Order: sequence, then structure tokens, then C-alpha cells
Amino acid sequence: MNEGVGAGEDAADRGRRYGPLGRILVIIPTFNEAENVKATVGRVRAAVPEAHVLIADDNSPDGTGKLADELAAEDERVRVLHRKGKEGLGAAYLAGFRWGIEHGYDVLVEMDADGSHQPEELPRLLTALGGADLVLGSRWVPGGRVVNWPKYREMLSRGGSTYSRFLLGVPIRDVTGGFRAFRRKTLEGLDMAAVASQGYCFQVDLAWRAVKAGFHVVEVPITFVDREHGSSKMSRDIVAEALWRVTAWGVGSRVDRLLGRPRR
Ligand SMILES: Nc1nc2c(ncn2[C@@H]2O[C@H](COP(=O)(O)OP(=O)(O)OP(=O)(O)O)[C@@H](O)[C@H]2O)c(=O)[nH]1
Ligand SMILES: [Mg+2]
Repeated sequence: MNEGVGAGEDAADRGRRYGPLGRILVIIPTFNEAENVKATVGRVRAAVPEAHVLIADDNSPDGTGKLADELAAEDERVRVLHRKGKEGLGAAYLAGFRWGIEHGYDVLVEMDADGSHQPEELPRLLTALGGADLVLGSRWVPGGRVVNWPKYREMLSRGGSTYSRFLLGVPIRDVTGGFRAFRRKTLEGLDMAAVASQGYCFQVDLAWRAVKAGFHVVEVPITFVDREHGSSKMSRDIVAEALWRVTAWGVGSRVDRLLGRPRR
């Protein structure tokens, strides 16, 4: 799906495509992704050879961290951030963003390790970032779709996005998705130190902050493929956290508006 890349074009040609965007870091959080990490990193390196990859592993008991170290030893564009233990997706991304900003990257990409986000679609996200501050890979805009996802997961995801859209007033169809490309200045403008969300609502939180801060947010259709290996980290607690936080934010911002307080 390397749009615009002719058959005879090589990696160096592709490397020039994103030149104006600057240095790209793809952050892949992992917890027990031993069956997926190698293939996913390989696909990212093939799809966007000029990008660097940061695997943010929460000391996975299945040895994902060790596999990640082996990948890093073979490829200087791959790095590993070893974290103490499982602290949730949000904390892993915040640590990855901080690392990327400290190391001078201009574009920071969020991507799951489990194959649900197809690295071959990353060029489309990056191309769109040329005219945006934040690009969201979206399952719920025309052209977007899900493959092999159980119906209840689709309903949960669609329902969560619709609920957040109306309660928070964010004009985004897929606000919980985690395949995204941020410009560095966008992250720097979001007060990341104040983000406490952990699970899916971390994604809602960042998107809402970006909209409120006036950044140009664009959705690009993606095909989301259910994981074939390993197990989901989705849990009732993650859904409950999203529900209470989104509800609290929505109610809080309505009360602020009624009382004429500045938007938070
Ligand atoms: N570092 C870190 N990564 C995590 C944590 N929880 C989930 N991840 C990773 O975040 C990505 C998304 O998690 P998934 O388990 O696939 O969750 P999901 O995509 O919502 O659920 P499925 O659709 O069932 O796969 C994967 O790469 C996970 O390995 C965590 O606590 N720490
Ligand atoms: Mg997944």
C-alpha cells in the first residue's frame, strides 16, 4: 500500500518522501508480544525505512524485552525502552514521547505491536501529516474498516467514540484508536505532564487536548486487523476507566461553560 511508490523506486527514494517532516520515531508499546514484535518491527522498517523504532516494553514476562534487544542489536534504527513493570499503555507512551522529544525527533508515531495497525498504511498517515498537526488512523470514517474483529468489540469501539464525540464535542469519528502520527510541537502543546489516563481513554484524552488546543487534527481511513497471536490487554477496568473519565470531563466542561469559566 505504498501509495505513490513506483515499482522501481528504492528505499532511498522513499526516504526522501517525508524529508520536510523531519526525523520520525515509531513508538511501539509492548506487553507480552513475543509472537508479534519481530514481524511488526520488520514491517515498519520495510514500509518506512527512514523511520526509527522505539519499543517501550513493560518488563513482559514472556521475554518480549529480550527479543526487542536482539532486534536493536541487529539494527541501529531500533531502540528499546525497558520499563519496570506493567503500568498501562498511557504511561508507556508518555515515556516514549519524552524519550523521542529528548532525542530530537520531529514526528512521533503511536502503533500497536499486535499487527492490528498495518505498518504498510503508515506512509499514508505521514503524507497526511504534511498538512496537519495530528493524524489519526480511523476505522470509522468512509474507507476505514475492521477485519476479523468480534462484533461486540466493534460495538464497544464505535459506541465509545460516539459517546466521547457527543459528550466532549470532539469532531472525531474514531477517538479511541491508537494508530497516530503527532508532530513534536503538537505533543509539546498538550501539557503531557497532566495526562493521567491509562487505557483507551489515554487516546481520547490526547485527541481532546489537541482539539481544545486548536491543532489541526485529520482522520485517515485505515484497515484495522484483529490480532492473530498473543492476547488482548483489554479489560473491564480499562473500559470502566474510559467511561468514568470521559463522563467526568464532559460534565466538567459543561459546568465550566454554564458558569462562564475558561475552558479546561
Ligand atoms: N508497555 C505496555 N504496553 C501495553 C500495555 N498494555 C497494552 N500494551 C500494548 O499496547 C498495544 C495495544 O494493546 P492490545 O492488547 O492489543 O489492546 P487492544 O488492541 O485494545 O486489544 P485487542 O484489540 O484485543 O488486541 C499492544 O502493542 C500491547 O502490547 C502496558 O501496560 N504496557
Ligand atoms: Mg490490539
